[in-house]
Amino acid sequence: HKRPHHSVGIIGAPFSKGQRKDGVEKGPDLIRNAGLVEKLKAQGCTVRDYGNLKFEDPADDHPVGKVQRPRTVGLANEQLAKAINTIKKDGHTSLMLGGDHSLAIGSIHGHAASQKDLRVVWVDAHADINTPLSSYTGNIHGQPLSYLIKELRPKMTALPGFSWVTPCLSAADVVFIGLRDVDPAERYILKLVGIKAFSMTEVDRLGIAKVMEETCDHIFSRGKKPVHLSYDIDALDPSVAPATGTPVVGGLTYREGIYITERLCQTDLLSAVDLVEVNPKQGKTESEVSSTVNSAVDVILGCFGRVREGSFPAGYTLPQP
Ligand code: 4U7
Ligand code: MN
Ligand code: MN
Ligand code: MN
Repeated sequence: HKRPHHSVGIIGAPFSKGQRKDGVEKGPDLIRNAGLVEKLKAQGCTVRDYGNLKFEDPADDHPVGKVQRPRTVGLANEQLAKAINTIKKDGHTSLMLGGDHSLAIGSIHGHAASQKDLRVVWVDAHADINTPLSSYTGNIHGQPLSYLIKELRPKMTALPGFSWVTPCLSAADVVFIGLRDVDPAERYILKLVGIKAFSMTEVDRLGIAKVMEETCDHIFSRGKKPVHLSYDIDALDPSVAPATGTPVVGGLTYREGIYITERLCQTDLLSAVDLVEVNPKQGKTESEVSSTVNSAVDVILGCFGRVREGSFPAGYTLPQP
């Protein structure tokens, strides 16, 4: 098993205004401080860390209908989209460390600007596809896909801060894995536009290996295209990732969560990765925070070539007696 070379461009997005809980903006530095860059290098990756984005707070960002902080979220994502586009132009696989999941708008938009015709694998307990009108929480981290999917355009309303966004995905380009907390409106949308979804029920029925074979069949059925993996840490069961803002029981095991990344890495088409929603302030103890961060790091390492069977660098030889 020869290991392919990965060149990773990391961008930190310490942003929390897509939801209401403090602490998720600490995600990028926590994940870095767990030794991410060193571990990526130790497994043979080339790494360039582009640092953290600095976000501004537009004045008087009052709600529009129920939608909270549209100008702030829109502007942050516009900045992020530019950064991701730069990382892609520099020839790296982008790794976006969140921050809340509203950041997928900018990450996917920026990725799509450099690679036409993307596929998206969305690993999450939630579907994150409420429209600004269907959302009952008003939190944009529960809405990102509605801004990005062409078929939902007729259901969308113009929001301040989002005039730069044009939908860049077709419903057929997206696959969900891990769903177990889907709002009625979201379930209706999934049916309406026809999005492939492997809820936890399908993970139970098929097993994660079959889910990943079907995921790959689906995303590559219309040609081999670059893949964007948007990984919400709350897809994992709270027993392995408790420190997150919207935990849901009955999630992916650590092993299922890692298997997803190993299988996608094997395709050699992973072109961008988001790791979002790690929130240390939601951990009840220090060990809840560190287990969540460690799970996040292992998810990332799996995306960039770590295999549990072990591996050795090209040219490796045993010490001679
Ligand atoms: B996350 C929710 F209503 N659906 O829209 C909403 F249940 O990025 C939750 O997946 C969204 O963590 C969760 O606010 C967003 C709610
Ligand atoms: Mn979620
Ligand atoms: Mn999410
Ligand atoms: Mn969440």
